[in-house]
Amino acid sequence: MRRLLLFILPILLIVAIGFTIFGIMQIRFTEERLMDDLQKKAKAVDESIEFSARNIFLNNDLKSANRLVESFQKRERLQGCVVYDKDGKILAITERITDWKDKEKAYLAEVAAKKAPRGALEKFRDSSVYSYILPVTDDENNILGMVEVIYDTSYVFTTLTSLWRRLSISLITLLVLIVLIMLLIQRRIFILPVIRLTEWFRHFQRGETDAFHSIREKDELGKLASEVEQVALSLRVARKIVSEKASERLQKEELWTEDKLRDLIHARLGDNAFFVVSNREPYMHVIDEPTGMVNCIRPASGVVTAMHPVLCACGGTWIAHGGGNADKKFVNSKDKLGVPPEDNRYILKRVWLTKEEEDGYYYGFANEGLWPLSHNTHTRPIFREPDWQMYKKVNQKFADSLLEELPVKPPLIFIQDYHFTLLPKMIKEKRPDAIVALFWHIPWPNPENFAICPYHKEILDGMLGCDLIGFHVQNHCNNFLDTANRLLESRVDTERFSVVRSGKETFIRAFPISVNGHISGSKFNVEPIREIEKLKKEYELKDKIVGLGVDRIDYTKGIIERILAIDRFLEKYPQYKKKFVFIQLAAPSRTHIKRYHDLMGEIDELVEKKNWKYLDGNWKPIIYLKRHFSQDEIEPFYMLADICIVSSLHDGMNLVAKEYVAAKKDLTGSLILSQFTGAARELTDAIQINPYSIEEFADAIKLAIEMPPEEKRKRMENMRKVISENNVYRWAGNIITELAALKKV
Ligand code: ADQ
Repeated sequence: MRRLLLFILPILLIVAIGFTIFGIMQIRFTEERLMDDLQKKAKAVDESIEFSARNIFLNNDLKSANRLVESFQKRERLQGCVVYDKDGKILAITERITDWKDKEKAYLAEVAAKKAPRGALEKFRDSSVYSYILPVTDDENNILGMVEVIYDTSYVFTTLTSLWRRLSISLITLLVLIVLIMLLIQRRIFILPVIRLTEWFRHFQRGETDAFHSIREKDELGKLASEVEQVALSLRVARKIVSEKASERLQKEELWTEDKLRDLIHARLGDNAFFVVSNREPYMHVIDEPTGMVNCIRPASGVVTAMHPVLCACGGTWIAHGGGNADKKFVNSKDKLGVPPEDNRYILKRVWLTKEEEDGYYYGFANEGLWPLSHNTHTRPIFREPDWQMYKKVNQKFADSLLEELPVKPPLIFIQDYHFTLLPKMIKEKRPDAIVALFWHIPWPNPENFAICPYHKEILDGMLGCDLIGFHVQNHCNNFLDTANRLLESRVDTERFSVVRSGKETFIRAFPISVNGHISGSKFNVEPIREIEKLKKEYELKDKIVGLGVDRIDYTKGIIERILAIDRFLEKYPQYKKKFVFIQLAAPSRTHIKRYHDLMGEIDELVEKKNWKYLDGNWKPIIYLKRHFSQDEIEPFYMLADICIVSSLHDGMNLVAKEYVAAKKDLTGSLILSQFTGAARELTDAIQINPYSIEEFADAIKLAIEMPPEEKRKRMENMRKVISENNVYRWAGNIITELAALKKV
């Protein structure tokens, strides 16, 4: 638009200036013509009455003088006539201009002296009049008197004003016409071809790589179109080669790595684009209040931890809520950016939510309703109708945002978690060819519990829009099949492990999620190391047994039970006082929900109370670090910890347990792991506990400390083997392989 203005404005300006000059000249000319006309008329009138005036003066006939001036009274436009004697004294005046008497008339003496007529504009009342004064002389050219004719000039100004008006209207019409014509020309020769090229490029982006562009022009635009076409061709060829090479390599490699996953995606998906949808975004731009600087952080979220390496391996687009307070500053015109920021491997598209939407959909329905419903922690789920309406609205918003990105070829859409149960059906309604999978990262409850949700039918119906639904463990799959069987009109096929509803089949499978399997301390930044060194000095950690907990502050993670168990452990085994320190890294989470807010207060109070109870010199049993830590910052803690405690009351998987094992390259350390986590099924060499049994929990801490180093080594080795084999690349690879087998991707 600005460019268009730059183009049109000068033309408009030139036309307007030209037209105004022409208008001014036209007005001048008309004004001169009218005044000339007036003068001629006045002169003619004056001359026509000269004879009668002479008689009046010669005979001193005042009666006739009055008759003469009164004859002007009825004339239209004429203002009047005045008869003067030779000294300029008024002898007779037309009645309607009697106040002309009061006007100062210096010119009378001049006319009498020069005996020459005079015509000029004069001020009268509030306007101007034209006065033509004629000296009347006798035969010897002696002045007898003077006759003045006064003309109203207002019609001259009325004529000029209406001329101005007509000229202005013509100018405006002309300008509008010019703008319209320019717009038409510009659309025809510039915009239409660009639209055609953009449309073709969009099709190319969406996967129609074989179409030819329709720009036939040989001009600059035509050249641009052929250049773009060449890039498209190279891309098409490159993709094919990558996909063939990937298939070859895939058959050779055994262990799952980032490269193997990338090969699998290229081999199986080829041109089919890959999309991930989640609530939490992998990168958040947040303003640091004290400094005003913007930080780019990786949120504390299991979903992010797991999905990020997958996207780094295979590229694609990740659509998520832009929740950071500086997020809008870092996206392009389509709300997208390349991430990781330092090495763009995939695209993040941010979806914006209003405060009301976030309150209803995220805090309300998802986290006060579905989260406690799915976790066996005796926290009462709350379902409010307005939250449900907002949840539906936000699911639709994400569906719209995703649909506008989808290519023509069937895309693979991988939805994360309980925030988007309605999304699969919404997508399938518009794009039945899309391959849709949903991974449920938390436990799935039994049918009796799930039926508590007043909207259970819509949720199940929405989820069954998927081709595949994944859970961490088989038990959650079984619960889901039972739920679908009991609560929805559907057929459960126990042979194929699928649910069939209205002729559409959805496969249910267990895919235990994991971490990338090779966390290493070698690439640590200097800052985190410095921080941990400071802690070591401050709390003399070098000669202490260090326990570690790393959690989002959530009631499902069993943080309270953990503190109680540490208390009991020190009570029961006082020989460990001043020898054992427990570091808890805790990221505040969902703090707008009362239950979470209260929990934070409860933990603060309990830590304070227990530390006070045991405080001895510089030693306190619990170091509570309540903030968000980057992965770089957490890893040195894992390396330092002799024991890692994961005491979730219920957890879909729990990645902290796996991260700890992956970080323990030196095979030291023990993992205490709640039996109610998904991870407990795989990490059978961990010391498993029931976190509700504080006594057993306290004994497990003692066992972890006192376990012979060789036993610890063996257990850690076994667990590391499990994790390196079943890493997150395998998790994603298995899901894609399963989809490929089911849907012939
Ligand atoms: P969460 O309950 O969020 O997710 P969890 O498995 O406990 O996930 O992982 C939490 C992640 O956040 C870990 O990567 C951890 O390092 C990180 N983290 C924890 N505390 C942090 C802190 N203070 N600062 C920064 N980062 C921190 C859900 C389910 C889990 C499931 C995951 C993945 O509830 O059961 O394992 O998804 O599917």
